[in-house]
Amino acid sequence: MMEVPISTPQKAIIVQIEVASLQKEQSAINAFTEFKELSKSSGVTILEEISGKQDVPLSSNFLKKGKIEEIKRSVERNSAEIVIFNHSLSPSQERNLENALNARVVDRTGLILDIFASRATSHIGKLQVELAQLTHLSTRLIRAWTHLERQKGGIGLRGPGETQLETDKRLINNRIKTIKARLNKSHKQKKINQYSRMKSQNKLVALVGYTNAGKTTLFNRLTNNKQYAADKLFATLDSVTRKNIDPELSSILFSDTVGFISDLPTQLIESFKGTLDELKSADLLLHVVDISDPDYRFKVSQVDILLEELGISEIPQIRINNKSDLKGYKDPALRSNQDTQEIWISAEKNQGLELLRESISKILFEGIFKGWISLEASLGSIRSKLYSMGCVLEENTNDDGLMFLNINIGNNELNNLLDIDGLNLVGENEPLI
Ligand SMILES: Nc1nc2c(ncn2[C@@H]2O[C@H](COP(=O)(O)OP(=O)(O)OP(=O)(O)O)[C@@H](O)[C@H]2O)c(=O)[nH]1
Ligand SMILES: [Mg+2]
Repeated sequence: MMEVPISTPQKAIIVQIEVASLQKEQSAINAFTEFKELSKSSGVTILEEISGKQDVPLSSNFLKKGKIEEIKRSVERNSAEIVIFNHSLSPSQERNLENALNARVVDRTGLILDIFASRATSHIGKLQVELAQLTHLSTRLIRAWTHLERQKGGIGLRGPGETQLETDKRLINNRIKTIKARLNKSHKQKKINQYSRMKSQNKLVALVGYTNAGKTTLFNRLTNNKQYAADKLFATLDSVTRKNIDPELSSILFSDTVGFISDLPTQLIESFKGTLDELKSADLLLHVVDISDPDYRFKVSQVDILLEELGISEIPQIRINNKSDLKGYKDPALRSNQDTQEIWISAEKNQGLELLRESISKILFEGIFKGWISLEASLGSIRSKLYSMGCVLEENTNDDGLMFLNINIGNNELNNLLDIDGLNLVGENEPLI
């Protein structure tokens, strides 16, 4: 019932038409570059690129007759199996084009769904993609059905073809219900984990940004992880959360997640809502930008729109201008401005991260205190809590049972601690016992 994935190598022709009435702020050249990357990411072999201009899309075929002829000749010349369009096509436009071109037609939504399908590895990721694909498919089936119904004169004249469609529709809807139930269960489990995180007082810092900006590369630096980072679109699909490695930022969890793209299919946003909802509990967002990309301003605006849609634009944010090595900046820290929360780095070359860590701790903890405190013997539970937060570097006890802890902790947390009777600040230097 599912569509055949296009990820197996297939001979493809890609088509981008500049439609004046649909013009966006992204330039056509940049849009075409991204579209090519997307197509390549799906695994097809691109044999020819066709572009063109049109005032408005035509409702039946999207394209004008002459353009269709041109594409058709290219399909024949290249023995192409698939034609990919950088547009949203309605189900009937897709069908009409398939008939006219005698090749499989995939639109931008289908393309992105396909890439996601080939990348999903986790249980949740796979379910989310299948849900998006089925939703996409079900609207097409429903419309195909009404289309046929009209042709045949409506109810009462329904032939075997429609019955099959109805069966498909029912099966698809059943499957959608099952997937939604399973996703709900998985996300509930994650919520429980989030609750235990809150109890353990870890802060959550989420990396967000356009696809290919370098989120995973930075995440790996911050957490000493080896998540898959690659020069292709949507290398990451599943969220991963890991603890930081830097002792100066002791109680932080970093979370890497799926990247954004302009015109992200609504089915995908819906299906990934559960994953993206996790972002809502973040204490801080790191908005990672590929500053070497000529189109970065447009991409930043697209991410901002999505953050707004997801209801997380109010969470404190640091704007991270990544890949500054490609701009030839040797010391990115010099360009950073902590007052405007704008930090320049090269995640790949590991430059500028010190300042980033400092900014993170400033925002989350109002700076970090490093030094000694004393605890009376009765405060064993506070001592355990500090250990569970990963704050304690060293410990001594004197003959009276007074405990001395060398800790690393946010100034705001320290202020809370100092309200406790029997807990006192010693200072930066090790106390003499
Ligand atoms: N030159 C340079 N390349 C970088 C830098 N950071 C990341 N890259 C490269 O950019 C590409 C994309 O990096 P990823 O970390 O996978 O990007 P991402 O934002 O996680 O991408 P998706 O998961 O696909 O959304 C990889 O080829 C990285 O090696 C950098 O600072 N400088
Ligand atoms: Mg990634």
